[in-house]
Amino acid sequence: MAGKALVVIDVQNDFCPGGALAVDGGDEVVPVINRMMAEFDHVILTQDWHPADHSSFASQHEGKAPFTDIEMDYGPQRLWPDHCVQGSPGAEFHPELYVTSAELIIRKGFRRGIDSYSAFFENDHTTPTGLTGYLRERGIADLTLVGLATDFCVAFSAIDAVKQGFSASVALEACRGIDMDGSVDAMIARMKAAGVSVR
Ligand code: VGL
Ligand code: ZN
Repeated sequence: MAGKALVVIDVQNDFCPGGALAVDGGDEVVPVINRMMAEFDHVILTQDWHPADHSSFASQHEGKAPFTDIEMDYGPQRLWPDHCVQGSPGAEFHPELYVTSAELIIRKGFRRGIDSYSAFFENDHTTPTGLTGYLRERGIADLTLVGLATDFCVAFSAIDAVKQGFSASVALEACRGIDMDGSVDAMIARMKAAGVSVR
């Protein structure tokens, strides 16, 4: 048996209090996740990893404010404050996250013209990150997802995991959300409808 994997989504300084795109209580997930790691056969981390001129940054769009939406050629895209810039302190993992046991760190959002919420596909929903191939080749089929943010990268990753044929559950006590206009509840409903076990 190839066992079960804990997929830790974007537990990076910029998503923690004091960071550029801070999620309320984002740092609170760190001790919970560190404890959970011991229960899994494999730990995989994701890292949001944007070039400084990334097209998801409001600063790249004249007259556009963060947290508004634009239309990209691949569909709607929310604009964010500059965050998780490659090589910056904000892009580093939270200093207390136990990264040593991770077998894979998958970086995403590194192409200027396209964002990537999901650990599996960029926001065009077709460009793969390589995670599906990695998991299949290693025979890992049972995933638990945790991290930041519940309503964006965790949710899109979990939904894509099921679409790719993996079993996916989300442990909410180890997640925190951005939560704009009820987006956490909306994405929990979408995850459940997609076949994700949310607990
Ligand atoms: C995320 C917005 C922009 C996330 C990443 O990790 O949920 N959200 N980039
Ligand atoms: Zn991002």
